[in-house]
Amino acid sequence: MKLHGAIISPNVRKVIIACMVKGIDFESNMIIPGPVLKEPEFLKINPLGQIPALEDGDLIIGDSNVILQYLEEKHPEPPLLPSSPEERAKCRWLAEYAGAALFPCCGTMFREVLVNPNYFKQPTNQKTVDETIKEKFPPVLDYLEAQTPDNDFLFGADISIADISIVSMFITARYGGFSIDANRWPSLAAYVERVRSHLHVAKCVENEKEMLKMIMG
Ligand SMILES: N[C@@H](CCC(=O)N[C@@H](CS)C(=O)NCC(=O)O)C(=O)O
Repeated sequence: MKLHGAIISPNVRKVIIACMVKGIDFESNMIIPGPVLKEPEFLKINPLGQIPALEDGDLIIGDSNVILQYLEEKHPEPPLLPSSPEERAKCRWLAEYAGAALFPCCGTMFREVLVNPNYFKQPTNQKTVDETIKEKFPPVLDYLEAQTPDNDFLFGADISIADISIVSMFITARYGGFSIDANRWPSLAAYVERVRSHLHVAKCVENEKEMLKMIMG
């Protein structure tokens, strides 16, 4: 199985953590987002020109949530979805929400504060950063604050695709200097720290240090 994408990308990280939890071996094709994703060779793998993409034998698919679903069906143990249909639906919804609402905020912080000035040698757009922190993040964090439990993970003692999807976005935001204000969003801030300290999440973050250094230059 080959996973295309940079380890430090939030949507790629979701797949890596899921593979680690399930003990799935994979080969990594470390592609950094940029013009290379729009070249014909990569568009043959994912015509959307995005990472992650997964190749498993003749199967080639994109989209982190689709990939996670495939891994769950192909390698059901340990499960990354809860057991009841209602909870499974909610779990998929929260993973979708993380991609649709949280990813744009977290990705902006990462790109503007870390990647642009350090890697691409372009100035940070401070207006975009301020707007993201003051206007874009708060309603998303309010919603997540109301979803997060006081203990364990979203669906009990075991980590799920929703937990992985949410924490992966916040790991990326932290690289961009963003941390959750624990006075305003106490439950969410504590929950994210709990998920970050999960064995495989912590290991994944540890494995990113080299690449982070490379980006910092
Ligand atoms: N819905 C997709 C989003 C994938 C995505 O936006 N990936 C980013 C990197 S984290 C990317 O490839 N960006 C480059 C681009 O969109 O041109 C998923 O969950 O995999």
